[in-house]
Amino acid sequence: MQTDEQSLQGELIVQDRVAVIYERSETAASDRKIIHIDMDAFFASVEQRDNPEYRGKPLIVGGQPHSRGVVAACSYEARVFGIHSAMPSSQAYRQCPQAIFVSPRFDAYRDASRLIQSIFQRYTDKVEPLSLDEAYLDVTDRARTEQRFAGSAQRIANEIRQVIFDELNLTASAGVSYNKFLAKLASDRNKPNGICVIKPGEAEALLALLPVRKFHGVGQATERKMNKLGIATGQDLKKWPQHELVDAFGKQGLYYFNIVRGIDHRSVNNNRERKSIGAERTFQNDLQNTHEMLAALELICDTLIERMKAKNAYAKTLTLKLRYANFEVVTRSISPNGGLSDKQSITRLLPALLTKTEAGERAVRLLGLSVAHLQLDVSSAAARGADNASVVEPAHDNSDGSIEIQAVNVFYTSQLKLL
Ligand code: TTP
Ligand code: MG
Ligand code: MG
Repeated sequence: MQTDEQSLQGELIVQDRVAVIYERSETAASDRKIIHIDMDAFFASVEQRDNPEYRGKPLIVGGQPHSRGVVAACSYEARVFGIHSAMPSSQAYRQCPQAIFVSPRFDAYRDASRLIQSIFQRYTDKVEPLSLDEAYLDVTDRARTEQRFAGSAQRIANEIRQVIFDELNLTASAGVSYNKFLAKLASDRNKPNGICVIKPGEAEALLALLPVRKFHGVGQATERKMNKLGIATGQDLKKWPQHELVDAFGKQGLYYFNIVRGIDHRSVNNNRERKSIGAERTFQNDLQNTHEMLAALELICDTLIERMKAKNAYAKTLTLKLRYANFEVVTRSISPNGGLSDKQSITRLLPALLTKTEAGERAVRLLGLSVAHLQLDVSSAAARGADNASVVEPAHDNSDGSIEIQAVNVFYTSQLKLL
């Protein structure tokens, strides 16, 4: 799929569904080699694989046409009719009455996801899953040490795509670059079944032409706010001095300042060291207003406190997680002075955390709370011996102040309900 931005660039070579943006000049950006892999029309592709009669047809996985449900996934044949994830199924039906509507089979998607993740592990142990169908891989070492890859992350990415196809009969797209932000951006540019490489020296020109909504981490609300400030594209964003972006968007302003310059130092976090305690709930019916949400969070907080007590934990960082009706997941974190030890120290922070999201404006299907930067309660740790009193690793790599959509492992830990 060639976009306007790509053709404007005039330097893109598309060959056998492979596009490579050739570098003009190397800037000293980074030596890392990061791949982002994302499966094509994931749920729908699994259905087409397992049911040959669905192949080559507009297929919608999700709610039935006359229900209040939404489209979870749709085949590329359905996208021709303007159908996309999160669209009400009734609308999808109006746009394409001949489409086949099927209910999701989450077990099948989870099985496929596990197999994909195990393929990633053959190439590096630095794998960070973002959801069931995608992950970041840091292949810097592998590219360098294995002769057949000759230093090329693109070769590794193509081999992984081939292995996924051979072993799972599913296609994946890949983005290759020198940081996570650019790799994720790239993986979307030549879908389906494509690869895109963004090299240093190309990133900034590419980003300048993109609408800000395409930047991972700029959601609907931020897009609206940016548009009001006259920021529609990367080029507009780049004109803003760092301090003005921070004034307008808080810590996240620094993230925007960096990404539009192709700078993103976040590491690929394989979560091995992640230690946090959490509780979450998926609601039968989506919550519509913030009063309901705060009430639900109070109850979730009770469970969280019980779990903290069971572990004698004392925490520094509180994270609110919410999943909107369209399955998009966001997290917001806060590390208050004085730590988090009792219910009141947590509940007093909830209204502020919630206002940092689009909750209320958008319906919410899941809420969760977790605490991290844990320390064992010193008195009980002392009773067990000094070794146990060590500080446990942080739960999130928040080096960019991340307000970005963070869907790490959420599909693994919670029950998916579509309707
Ligand atoms: P995506 O990777 O966002 O989409 P996709 O794999 O269907 O299509 P693409 O080729 O554009 O990557 O999401 C992966 C799966 O997650 C998707 O198949 C179904 C599920 N999902 C939902 O259930 N609801 C949603 O709103 C979205 C975006 C995804
Ligand atoms: Mg996908
Ligand atoms: Mg995905």
